[in-house]
Amino acid sequence: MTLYQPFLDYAIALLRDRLDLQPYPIPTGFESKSALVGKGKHQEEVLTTSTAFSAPKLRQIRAAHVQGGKSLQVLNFVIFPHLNYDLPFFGADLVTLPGGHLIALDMQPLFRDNAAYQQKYTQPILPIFTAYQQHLPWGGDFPEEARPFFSPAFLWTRPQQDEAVETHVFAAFKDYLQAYLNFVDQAQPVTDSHSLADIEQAQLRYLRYRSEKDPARGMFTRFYGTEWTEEYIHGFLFDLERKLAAVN
Ligand code: DBV
Repeated sequence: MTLYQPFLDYAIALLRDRLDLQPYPIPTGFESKSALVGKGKHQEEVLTTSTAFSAPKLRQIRAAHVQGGKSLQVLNFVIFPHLNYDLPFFGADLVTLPGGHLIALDMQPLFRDNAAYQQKYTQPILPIFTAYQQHLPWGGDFPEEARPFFSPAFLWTRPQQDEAVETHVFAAFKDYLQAYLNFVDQAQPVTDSHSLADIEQAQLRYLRYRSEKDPARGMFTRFYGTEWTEEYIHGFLFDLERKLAAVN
């Protein structure tokens, strides 16, 4: 069992329980990919597996799970709502590298500085955020340009111990995901054309930022090469532009 497998198992079980999940296509060759990395007794298999679903209000629910031994574990899990909902993205980036753990967990807002939006989608999360702050303190250094894409309830932390990940981070992940599904339950479709245009712009802004700045690009390129990596990023991980191009 690897560090983030229980997170993924929990998420899928909860989603199945609460949503009408449908399969979401994963491009051929991207469901599972492995490479041998390192030399001699340091050689490790690095396996990346993908999981994806859709649901009535959610365009894409997807996970990328990287397993490369004790000092390389990643679960990147994102939910992209359909473009006729003002729902935030659910974003989890759970990363274990030789230097330690790096945890990012948030309901990433479409409209960061809109007071009504914050009232609707951040206020209810603040008590959860605050409850975990004492065990999971602010992780420090953080790219300034990424700030617009995170809410005031952004849990950003770099725990030293595996145990903190297995206990506090796992508990926070469960609480955030449950709270997100409560938002999904309540969400009503947006029909006003101005609001719909704003949502599409905000989704594209987020998606372009993430696909351009994907912090995993270097790692994937080293393991699997440029061609595979770029196709994985644009054709699966952050696929909205491709999907929009396909219908227009
Ligand atoms: N990050 C991804 C995907 C990953 C992934 C799809 C499947 O978006 C992994 C893999 N994140 C990953 C790895 C690292 C990070 C770091 C491997 C370490 C990179 C390294 O140190 O070499 C949140 N993730 C990070 C960082 C942040 C995030 C802020 C530190 C990056 C830095 O310091 O430059 N989540 C990430 C992020 C956004 C988000 C940037 C922006 C909206 O939602």
